[in-house]
Amino acid sequence: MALLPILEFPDPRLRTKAVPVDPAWLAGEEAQRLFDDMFETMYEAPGIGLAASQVDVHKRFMVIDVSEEKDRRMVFVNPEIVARSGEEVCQEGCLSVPGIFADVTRAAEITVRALDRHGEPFELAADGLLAVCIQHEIDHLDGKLFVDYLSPLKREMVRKKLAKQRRADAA
Ligand code: GNR
Ligand code: NI
Repeated sequence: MALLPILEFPDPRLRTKAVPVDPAWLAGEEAQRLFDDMFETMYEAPGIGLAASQVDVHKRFMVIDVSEEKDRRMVFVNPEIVARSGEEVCQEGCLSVPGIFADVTRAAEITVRALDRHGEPFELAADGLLAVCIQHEIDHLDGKLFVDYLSPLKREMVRKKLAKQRRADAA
């Protein structure tokens, strides 16, 4: 297994719209290794979700584990939200926007349809943190980041803060 580098805002590659996965690809070693490496990278970060876009793979899938014990791995391939209701504000963070947290309003309850890591279709009703995380990861697959929900001024402040932090890290 391997830790993968995570792209960081404002890297333009994070704006790539990911393409649907060919289910036949899931039968191969490359896909299965990538899922394992993404879980390892996510757990190490640590984070509760990781979209392929964040590791510069522009295919429509993500890994999620919102459990306390870090023992409930979920893979969503070609995810589609087929129903949404309600509104909820959650303070979000992102491994691609390190150290920044901001409130985002999203649907409170969703139903998502996807394939699992072996290509089996499933449908899942989610609320709470899992619903937030699924919506956050699907945004990544569409080239969207949680800072896009902030005002342009706040987003510019985020960009400057990250640039300053990188200069301090390099010094
Ligand atoms: O680890 C993460 N935590 C988190 C907290 C609130 C809302 C969304 C998230 S997802 C984030 C990991 C990440 O960046 N996934 O893309
Ligand atoms: Ni993120």
